[in-house]
Amino acid sequence: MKKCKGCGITLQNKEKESLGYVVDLDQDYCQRCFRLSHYGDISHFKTNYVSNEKILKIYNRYSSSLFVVILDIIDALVLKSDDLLSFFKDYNVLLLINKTDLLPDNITERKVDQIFSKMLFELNKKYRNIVAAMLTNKYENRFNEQFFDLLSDLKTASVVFAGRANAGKSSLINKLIADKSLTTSMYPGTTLEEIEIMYKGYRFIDTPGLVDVNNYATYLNLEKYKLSKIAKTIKPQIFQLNEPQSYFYDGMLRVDVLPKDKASISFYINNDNKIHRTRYENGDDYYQKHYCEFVLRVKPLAVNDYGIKDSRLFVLKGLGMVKVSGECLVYIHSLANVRLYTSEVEI
Ligand SMILES: Nc1nc2c(ncn2[C@@H]2O[C@H](COP(=O)(O)OP(=O)(O)OP(=O)(O)O)[C@@H](O)[C@H]2O)c(=O)[nH]1
Ligand SMILES: [Mg+2]
Repeated sequence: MKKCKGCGITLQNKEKESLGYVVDLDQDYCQRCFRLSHYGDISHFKTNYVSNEKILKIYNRYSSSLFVVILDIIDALVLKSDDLLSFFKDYNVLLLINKTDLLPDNITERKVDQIFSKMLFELNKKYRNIVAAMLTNKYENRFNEQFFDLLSDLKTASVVFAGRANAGKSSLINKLIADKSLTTSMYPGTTLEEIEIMYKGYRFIDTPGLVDVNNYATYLNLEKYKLSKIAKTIKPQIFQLNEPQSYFYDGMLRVDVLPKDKASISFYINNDNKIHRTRYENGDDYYQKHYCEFVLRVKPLAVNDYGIKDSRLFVLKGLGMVKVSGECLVYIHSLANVRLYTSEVEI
């Protein structure tokens, strides 16, 4: 059976509305991949997450390979509190932190290195199977060279590219093989089956992405997803305050800050969105007026409160980060289904 070169699905020419459809079975790419690659268009297809169960079976078939676990930079900041690495405990893992270009310019390469060296040191105590770690992008020019050197040191010829949906697995393979044969897109769930590619004596295996129940992207509708997706270097929106204020991010997040004296709050989100600010006493009115916007999947936003002495970084996977500094009380109203992480990392 012939498979699509872009997403791995079995090609078929019978059902137009189903996955894998091609007019002519001689074609190499299914219609979904064609539309995604040429028009960035996903409107004809609902998001097709592949179940984690199916993905774990794929991993199992390649158990003697090296597993390159690719992490979105924002997910990486809370990796210690996440369960991602438990999926890979039986395999040799090369941790690859991707999309470092999204971090604001004031966070230097050195700082990023420091953050992850410290984190890796602690992860190594728990997971003995992490054989190496790398950062992408910031070292763009020499990345491929370093990567192949590492494979040669590790004496491995079979490499699985794994991780959460949308982390950049297929893009990374395309970069390594200097080709665009795999379909990539801004939508999670692009790769549908495993795809093997032979390159310079290596067998690279692309895989579908694991669904993350703690990521906003898993719950947002297409419109909100497009609004929230961070694709470029973040320019934080920073507010100083000396009286209670409420901040709203388009129905997806509300933060109330009640400072003791002075405080500041920074939002690290998609730059195309502007945070709406109002006095704290008007916050509930604003919330009620825009209530239907705030209700995602029926549940209203859930509230967590924190007393902050100096500074705290909150991470909302798939949405961004919020940093609060100064002695204050903070109420964070975020999507009830999604875990609100606090990170020890200082940025
Ligand atoms: N800013 C930035 N974006 C990236 C980087 N790598 C990938 N992307 C973007 O991330 C999105 C997802 O990329 P894919 O390669 O399709 O991700 P994937 O992990 O294969 O996704 P699935 O197949 O859905 O699991 C695309 O919009 C890419 O352009 C990166 O290093 N920096
Ligand atoms: Mg992919």
